[in-house]
Order: sequence, then structure tokens, then C-alpha cells
Amino acid sequence: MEKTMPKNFLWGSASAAYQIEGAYNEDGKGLSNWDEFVKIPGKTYKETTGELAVDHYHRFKEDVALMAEMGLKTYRFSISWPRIFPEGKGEVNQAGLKFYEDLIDECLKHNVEPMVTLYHWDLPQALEAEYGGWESPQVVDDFVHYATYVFNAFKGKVNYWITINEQNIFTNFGWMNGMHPPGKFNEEKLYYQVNHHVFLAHAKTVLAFKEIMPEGKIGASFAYSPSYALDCKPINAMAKMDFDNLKNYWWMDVYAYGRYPRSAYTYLEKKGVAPVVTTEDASILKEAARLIDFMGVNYYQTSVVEYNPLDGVTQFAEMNTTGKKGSGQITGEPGVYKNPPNPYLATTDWDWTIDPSGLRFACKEITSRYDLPIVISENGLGAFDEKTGENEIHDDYRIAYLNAHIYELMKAVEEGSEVWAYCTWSFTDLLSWLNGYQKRYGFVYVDRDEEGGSLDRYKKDSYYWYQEVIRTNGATI
Ligand code: BGP
Repeated sequence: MEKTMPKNFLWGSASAAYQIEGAYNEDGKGLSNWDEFVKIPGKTYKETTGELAVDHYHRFKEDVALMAEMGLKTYRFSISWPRIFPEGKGEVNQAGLKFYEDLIDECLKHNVEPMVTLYHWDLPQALEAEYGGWESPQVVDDFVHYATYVFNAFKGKVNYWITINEQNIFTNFGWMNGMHPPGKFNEEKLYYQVNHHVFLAHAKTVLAFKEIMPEGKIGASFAYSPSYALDCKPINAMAKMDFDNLKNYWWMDVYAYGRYPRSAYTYLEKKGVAPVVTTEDASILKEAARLIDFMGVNYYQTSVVEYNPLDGVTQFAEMNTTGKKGSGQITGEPGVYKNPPNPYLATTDWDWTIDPSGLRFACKEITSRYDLPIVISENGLGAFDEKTGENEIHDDYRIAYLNAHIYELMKAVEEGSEVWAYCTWSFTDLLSWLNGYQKRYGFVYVDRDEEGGSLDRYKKDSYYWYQEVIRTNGATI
């Protein structure tokens, strides 16, 4: 590309506490819902747990040193709520706080801008036990209390904050298809009510944040899968619109406008599953929407949308968690839409569509619809990587994937989108929630599989490639 990214562009990489830290019960940390959930046989690939993960808790200095050497501008990581509040509220665990303080200081020492996610899916188990976690409106104030505590603790050090990671994914997996905690199946009304509680927690947190750090930047990270109608048959074009309202705008409109998309709300009301929204809720959501600074986007793939007859596919289908290509199934909402594969695009071994231009599409859609700056908080390729006898990892396929996505991102900027950051998923290899350790995403290989390993770190070819991208501010793309 002839052009480079704007000056001060944040080239980054991301992680999540549960997927890297380990030390699940050390130094006073409370248990999370994931620590409990993974004990249920069959829930994760080869029964993997985050008890040790890639031991980042004890090796964060080594990991940050690798970031510094690479020249990384920002590191997005999450704070484990039960590490700070073992009971979800009440007494603070100072040792847990210190871990994050040390991590942040280590980043700052190396000029790596910390970008902190407050909630990347690990809820204090104590709150799950006490009132069903996100199912109760009580969680809203407990979350805001936790967030406020953390804001005050890291004020002046951390400028970029993400409230909630992929609300659409963890609620769908938790209350619709039973694959994440609390493992509930087809509880659709509860699913929408839970989402409403999460929206309120996000919104009240944004309001609290602006009191504490008026100059700080805050937003939510949404797992955005832009959609293409299968063809110009009107019924498929309508299905695309309905898909967007139900699966995309349902979340992004609340973050950016503070209200639910009307046609989706009407549909869910008729179905008897729409959330209860009080006048007070509505005004809180509106106020927070005026204050958010960016739209966080985790981009992995696009969707094709086709009309789905009433007796058509449901969203309860087999997911590919093994890396055996073609084992995933088509999902959809009967009478509304389904998502067939895209015949023009290749897929990963886990059946995720590879669509670099979808990233440009996502940015342009957000720019047109919301006119907000964008933070790409995740994008990356999960693949089987091989370490050679010389401890090298030749992940040219990952380089090709990331290069093509960054190219499209730079195009989006050229075409008018304001993009502040691009974080790859992930910096080191880590534990995939449902896919074990074999689905690798990192620039840094971790000698770790489902059974164990030395946990030693090795730079992959993509590490050196990204180092050059950062050094040249994108000129090598
Ligand atoms: C996102 C999550 C991440 C990460 C990533 C890759 O949905 O925010 O935590 O896991 O997806 O997904 P997977 O591990 O399923 O391949």
C-alpha cells in the first residue's frame, strides 16, 4: 500500500484473562463461572480448563518484553472480576489488584498503551450462586461498583477501556445453545432479559467512567458479522434486513443510539420474548449512548443471509470445535433467516469464512450508521501451527490472512472511516474457550497442548512480519 496509517495509530494485539492467566485460585482470586463450568464433562475440547492456561500470571514480564521488542503500540487485555472481588463485591483482593497494576506498569514502562476490557466472560461464581449472575438486575450495580473501583485504581494510567466483550456471543452461548455458562438451552425470553441487564451494566459504567475520567475513551466490543443477502430475490433481501436488526443492530444500536431497533423489538414482542424496558432504563441507555467514544469491533467473518422457512433450520446446530473442516452446520431463525455458506470464500479449519473485505464493509457500515470512531479489538486466524525442530513456526497463512485484512482496513480509512486501533487476536497462543489449545492464534507460539507442555515461548514468522508492519506504520502492507 502506498499510504500508511494515521500518525499515532494503535497497532495492537489482544487477550482475555481466562484464556491466558492461569493461577485460577492463587493469591486470593475467587472462582469464576468458567472455573466451575469447565468441570462439566464434555463442555470443552478434551476437557481443557483455564487453571494453568499459558501461565501469563507468572510470565507477564516475559510476554510484555516480547511485545516491547515487537514494537506493539497497544495491548488489549481483560481484568478478571473475581481476581479483584473474589465474592463479586465487598472485600477487595489487593494481591489481584497488584497483579494488574504491575502488568499495566510493565506495559507503560515499554511504551505499550494498555487497553483494558472489564468483562471478558469470567463472572464471579459467587454472584452466579447468589442471584444467578446476569439473570438478576442486581448484577448491574455490582458490575458498576467493580468497574468504578478499577477506574479509580488505574486512572491516569489507562486511557482506553472496553466495558463488555462480545455481549452477543456470551449471552447467545449461555442462554440459547448451552455452550457457555450457565449452560442454558433455548431460554429465549431470559436471553433477551439478560442482554438488557448487560446493556444497563454497560451504560451505567459509561456514565460512572465519564465522571471519573472525562478525557478517557470507552466503548463496548461487539462481535460483528456483516451480512450479504444471498441474492436479489426480495425475500432474501428482507431476510438480510431482519438478520441485521436481530443479530447486529440489536446490540450496536443500543451502544450507539441507546434504543433497540424497532422492527426487531416488534418481532420479539409478538413472540413474547422482548425484554422489559422501563422509562428509566431507556433514558440511561440514551445518555450512555451519547457518551461512548468508539465502537469496538471483533471481526472474524461475514454471513450470507437467505430466507428460512418456518420448518427450516434452527440455531441449535453442531458447531465445529475440532478443526475438522465441514463439521459445522447451517443455523438460522425459522420463518426469518438462515446463514448458508458463501460459495465465493474459503473457510478456516473451524469453518469460519475468510473475508478480508468484510472488515472494510464492517467499518464503512459503522461509519455510515453511527458515525463513531472504530477500534478493531480482535481479528485473527485460528490455525494448527507446527513448530519445527529448529523451533521455528512458519505461519505464512496467518501472515497472508492478516495482511489482507489490514489492507482492507487501510482502504476503509482511505474511504472515510476513523479507525483508532487494530488488535489482532492474539499475542501469544492461548486457550480457546471451546476449542482447546490446538486452535492457535498468536504471534508467539506457546509450547502447550491439551495435555501440558513446557510453556516456553517462541516467535512465529508472523511475529517478525507484524514487527515490520508496525515499524513502517503499514507501508509494508
Ligand atoms: C472471540 C472471543 C475471544 C476468542 C476469539 C476466538 O469471540 O472474544 O475470546 O476466543 O473469539 O474464538 P475461538 O477461540 O472460539 O476460536
